[in-house]
Amino acid sequence: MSNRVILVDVLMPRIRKADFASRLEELQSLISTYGNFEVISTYQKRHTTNYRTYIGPGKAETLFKEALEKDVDFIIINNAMKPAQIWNLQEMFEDYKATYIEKHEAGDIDYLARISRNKKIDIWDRVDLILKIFEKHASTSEANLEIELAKLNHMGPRIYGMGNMLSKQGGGVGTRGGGKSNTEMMRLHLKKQEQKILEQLLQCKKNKEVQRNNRTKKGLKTVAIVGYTNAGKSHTLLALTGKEVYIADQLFATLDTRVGNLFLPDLNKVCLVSDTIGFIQDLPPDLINSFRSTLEETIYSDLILHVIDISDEKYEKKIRVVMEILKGLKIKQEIVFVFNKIDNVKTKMEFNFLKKDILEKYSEFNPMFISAKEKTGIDELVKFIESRIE
Ligand SMILES: Nc1nc2c(ncn2[C@@H]2O[C@H](COP(=O)(O)OP(=O)(O)OP(=O)(O)O)[C@@H](O)[C@H]2O)c(=O)[nH]1
Ligand SMILES: [Mg+2]
Repeated sequence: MSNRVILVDVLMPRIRKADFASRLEELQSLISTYGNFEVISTYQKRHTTNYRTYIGPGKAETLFKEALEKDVDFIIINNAMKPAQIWNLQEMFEDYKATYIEKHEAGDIDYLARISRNKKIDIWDRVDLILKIFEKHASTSEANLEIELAKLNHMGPRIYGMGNMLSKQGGGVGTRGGGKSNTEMMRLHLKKQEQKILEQLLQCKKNKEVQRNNRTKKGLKTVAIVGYTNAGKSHTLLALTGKEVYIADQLFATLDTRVGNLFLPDLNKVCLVSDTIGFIQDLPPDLINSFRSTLEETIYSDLILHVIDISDEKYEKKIRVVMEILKGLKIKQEIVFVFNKIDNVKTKMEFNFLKKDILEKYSEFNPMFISAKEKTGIDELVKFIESRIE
């Protein structure tokens, strides 16, 4: 049975009207990437955010009411919230449910039977949703560690909150006063866990450093593929190197770094090409920090291929998102724009129009045009890589 979900997208003042629809589309594709959700209703509205609960109490009550009456399992909010806000909202739901049941107890018995007192609703923000998707796709121990770390950072305070509640419930003599409160114990426990993960990640980092040094010694150059999620990065790696990676019409199909060999005929040598996690708008900085280890292949590469889906109406916005994130990673090496999916542009005329525009606008990034799927434009791309790797 699928999970019933209400989607909420809070629009900040800086968000332009033109982007409203695409925000919802992206949320929908995140939802379907995760799978097993049935969307019951969707709200998108400009709102000022509430310090304690992110969405204001009035709006929250409307959502809770609908959630109870339509037997919803999840409320997913398409914004990055503070962990405490999610916790407070969850608490507010419990209070609302209690009063709601009380209020109706006198009346409609049948109706009440449907709302069990144990009815749970999970409230997720955008970070929770992305992390859940990451969790589904992680295959290496390194990616799993990075997810654990991000989860601790994002969930942590919600878990303290639980400790707090346990302390309150404990109440009686002996549970208070002596020793540490549950909250503090929880906090210490999490701190220790975080330390352990960081140590393991450090080990991964060291191993990679050794690998990198070996490569440099052998004179092996590396090319890193980056881009918005679903742009066709893994397909591009496949077209260049024959390296098979998990490819799907889903967001975040690739989570780890995958590396393939590319033979450069003119130079008669091999270089390495790496594929990595896709970027997305509003990717919270904490999440990027947690994924630094995965992104190192990109950070230390000799050349960067920024793959862009030319058939995506929003490609310019997505270019900006990716460039912003690269800036945050302090990337200094040359970046080439590789416009992919040219086979997917409707007409030849439209393609020529786009190409002319792109060549003018992005000339400093040496735009290339390929179809990774149909393997067109790959030879030119290889030639270009050769000219830079030399
Ligand atoms: N028409 C067309 N579709 C493509 C092309 N390249 C990739 N695709 C499709 O785009 C979708 C995403 O491709 P991937 O290679 O998995 O994209 P990605 O950038 O690695 O995606 P993530 O790892 O999820 O971030 C798949 O459905 C591909 O079939 C192309 O050249 N033409
Ligand atoms: Mg991929």
